[in-house]
Amino acid sequence: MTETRDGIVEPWGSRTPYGRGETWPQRVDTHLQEGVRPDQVQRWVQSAAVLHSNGDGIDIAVRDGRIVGVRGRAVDRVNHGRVDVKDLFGWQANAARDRLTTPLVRRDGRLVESDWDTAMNDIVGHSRRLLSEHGPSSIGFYTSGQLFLEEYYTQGVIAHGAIGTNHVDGNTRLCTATAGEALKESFGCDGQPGSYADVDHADVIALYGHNVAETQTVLWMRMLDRLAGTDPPAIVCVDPRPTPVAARATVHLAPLPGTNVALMNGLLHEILRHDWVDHAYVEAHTVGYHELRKRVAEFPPERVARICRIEAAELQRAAEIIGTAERLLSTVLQGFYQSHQATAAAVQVNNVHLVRGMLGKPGCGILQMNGQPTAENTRECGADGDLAGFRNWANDSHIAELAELWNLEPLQIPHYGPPTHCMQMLRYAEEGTLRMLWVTATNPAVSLPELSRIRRILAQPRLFLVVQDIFLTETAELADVVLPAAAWAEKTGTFTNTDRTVHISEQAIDPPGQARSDLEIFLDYARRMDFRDKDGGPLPAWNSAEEAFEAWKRCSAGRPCDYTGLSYEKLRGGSGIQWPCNDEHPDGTERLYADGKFWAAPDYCEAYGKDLITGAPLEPTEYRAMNPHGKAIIKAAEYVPAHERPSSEYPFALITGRTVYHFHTRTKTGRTPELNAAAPQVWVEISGADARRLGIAASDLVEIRTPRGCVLAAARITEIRSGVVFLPFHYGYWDRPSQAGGHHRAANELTLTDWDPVSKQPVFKTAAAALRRVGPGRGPAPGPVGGPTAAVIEDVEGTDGS
Ligand SMILES: Nc1nc2c(c(=O)[nH]1)N[C@H]1C(S)=C(S)[C@@H](COP(=O)(O)OP(=O)(O)OC[C@H]3O[C@@H](n4cnc5c(=O)[nH]c(N)nc54)[C@H](O)[C@@H]3O)O[C@H]1N2
Ligand SMILES: Nc1nc2c(c(=O)[nH]1)N[C@H]1C(S)=C(S)[C@@H](COP(=O)(O)OP(=O)(O)OC[C@H]3O[C@@H](n4cnc5c(=O)[nH]c(N)nc54)[C@H](O)[C@@H]3O)O[C@H]1N2
Ligand SMILES: [Mo]
Repeated sequence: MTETRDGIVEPWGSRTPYGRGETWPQRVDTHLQEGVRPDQVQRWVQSAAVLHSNGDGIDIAVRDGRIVGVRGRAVDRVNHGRVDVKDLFGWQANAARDRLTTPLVRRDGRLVESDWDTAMNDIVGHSRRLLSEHGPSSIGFYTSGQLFLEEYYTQGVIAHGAIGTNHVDGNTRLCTATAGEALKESFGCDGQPGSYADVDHADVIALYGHNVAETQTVLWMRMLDRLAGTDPPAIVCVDPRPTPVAARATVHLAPLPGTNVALMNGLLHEILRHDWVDHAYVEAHTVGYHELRKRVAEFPPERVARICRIEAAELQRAAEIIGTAERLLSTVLQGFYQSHQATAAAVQVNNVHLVRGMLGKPGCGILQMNGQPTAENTRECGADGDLAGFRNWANDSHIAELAELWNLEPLQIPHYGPPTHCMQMLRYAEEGTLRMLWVTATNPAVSLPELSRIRRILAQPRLFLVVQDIFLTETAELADVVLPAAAWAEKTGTFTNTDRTVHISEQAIDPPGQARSDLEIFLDYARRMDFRDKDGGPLPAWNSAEEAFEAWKRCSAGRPCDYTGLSYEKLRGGSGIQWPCNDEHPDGTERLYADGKFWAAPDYCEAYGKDLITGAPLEPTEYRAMNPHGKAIIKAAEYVPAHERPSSEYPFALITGRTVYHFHTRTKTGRTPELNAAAPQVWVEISGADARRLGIAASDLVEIRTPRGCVLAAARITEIRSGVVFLPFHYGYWDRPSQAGGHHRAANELTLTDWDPVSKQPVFKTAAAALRRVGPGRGPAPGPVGGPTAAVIEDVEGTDGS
């Protein structure tokens, strides 16, 4: 069927029900600019979505050199034609009037329009001086989960190889560092075990801290279609909020934020107590079961219920559903990754699958989710605190392989420790050892925790800040040089979604003004710096996106993320192909670990693992002793309370997150009329009981305060559990009419400088806050005004009746 819907009012569209084991029907979603008829589209250009990690295949409609709409790709294995609401409308941001079209340089304290030679010479001059005076460790790169594979690989080679700095990370640190880390801890290597097709086969789907309905709407459409068909799956939802997922759940557990490990240990306690365990699988394919048994014995349902403030009977019900599932699919996202004890909690989800022997079969999947469209590539290309090809920094033979690929001496590639994580890079900048930071496709002045501190660090005169973006963001305003980039649809490249599906995205239109692709910018920098390999050849050795892809294929050969069987040609016209794709698996690989074999052998694995409480890395010899045969690793974890908990002064647990209509710091969705209008202003979600107690009515202006700062937001009264408040993190200040004397509205004014000791992912979802009614609201109803998102209670009255 074909559907042209009002995506704002109906973000999930109409149902195409299907039964267990059947094929998900196609439904092709289309949206064209008003006044443009389908027959007026001159070209449809193949691409995939970049406003989430789902990797939905879409075609871009082009007319007279402009984008005029999008259409889902019916043949695509991921979306079978469907399009997310942000993608239906978000392409309009490409043509926004305030795109960056020329480089900017800071002169006499102000950013002024310039040209490429001037801007690049500024950067090259600084780089040369810093390299000669302070060495490679004075330069850092902070990149994204939103560039293309070819760009990350190039950036990784420049940073790790040509410059030789260990200070390379991506905003994936804020996003999927825990996903990668949890996979390394359990399976010895990154790499998503499951497939989206597992939704078609599962009889139980468990979602942990994952509001899939708003953040991967097409995947939720697939789940909704199963729910509407015969033999629907049971849904277990673990989220403190009444999300649309919770509304459809068989069991909804709403733990106090920050208690996920206790909850998981409680579930495992019940699974083991009832012996819902596949002992043959555990025996043959895992190590560590006995430690888990000892640990979870300490978490009987009553204790867990007290810690998480949930009903013991509900926990038991959830455990029974999961424990007796025939085919269990689990998904995990930011409610775990950005909460307290992130990796420890995410690893327990892997443990559930290992003890139940549910891996590598249709319907038995783990999706340690990605968030950003290309986060997978940041990780596998080594642009984010990993090394290219999931290589192990602590294994000298892996470093030697990279040195050979790049034709460098092994010592040129820093590997004295893991690549520096972003929060540590900022600390170095604060202390003054990091002197140049090159930020690409991320907006840290809105997205990092404790913004007053971040602004202070980025604005320091001694830090030379380069920002490469498509708009003049809050971060770009602090830069010394701003480089205008070409956006999605303005450049060709590939990227890989959550379930390892690789798509090609072709250039559909020209970039505006002098804007250039990120790849061209990196290569221009490399040539101006005259980077060379050990035989004097240019480094990187390639000049185009396709050449970069071919070079990456060589780097990936023999590693888990093997791309050697892929090519631009093979990806064209197709449905997306899952890695590993090589001679052995020429059509890609749907599920990993089908044979109970893991990439965990000591000589092959990506990491030797860490202590789940302290984050201390295991020595290679310790790993070898623990897991000589490269089995999956069952790792138990103690629960420890969050660092910042509600107190008498700050009585609320503050969590932050997303709405269906906006993407991150809104640089694109805030410039898209339909999406902006659907959620134009910041709001805060409060429970009816808390609102009544504080005399807060719907739409009232509320102050949310933590020791770091203060934000004003309009109240939205929902069925969120009492004692917890939720603030979307999308709203910075670039589009606010008056900033002077205005109040803050970015959630990260409030969050704290703290991270998971294992994955180093910042804690965005566990803080304590105080609330106060400031006055009646000024504007229209706060929060999403269109669609059926979190349940709202409208009839709560404030004390003064406003
Ligand atoms: N519309 C939209 N879609 C997006 C994005 C976007 O910005 N907008 N961004 C993309 C990206 S990069 C990402 S990473 C993903 C994120 O996707 P999600 O992780 O689904 O989104 P969040 O809203 O950050 O968090 C999910 C849920 O975690 C819950 N939560 C908070 N604290 C806890 C806790 O302690 N325990 C548990 N169990 N749950 C908790 C919150 O109530 C929230 O509903 O979305 C991707 N898709
Ligand atoms: N409080 C709180 N904070 C959070 C989160 C949370 O849940 N709560 N979530 C965290 C997560 S999961 C994430 S992923 C981050 C996201 O945080 P950011 O990465 O800071 O958010 P974006 O707005 O996506 O920033 C991407 C930037 O890249 C630009 N851009 C887009 N395409 C291109 C391109 O092709 N080239 C270049 N050079 N630039 C481009 C965009 O204009 C935008 O400025 O936020 C994190 N921060
Ligand atoms: Mo993310």
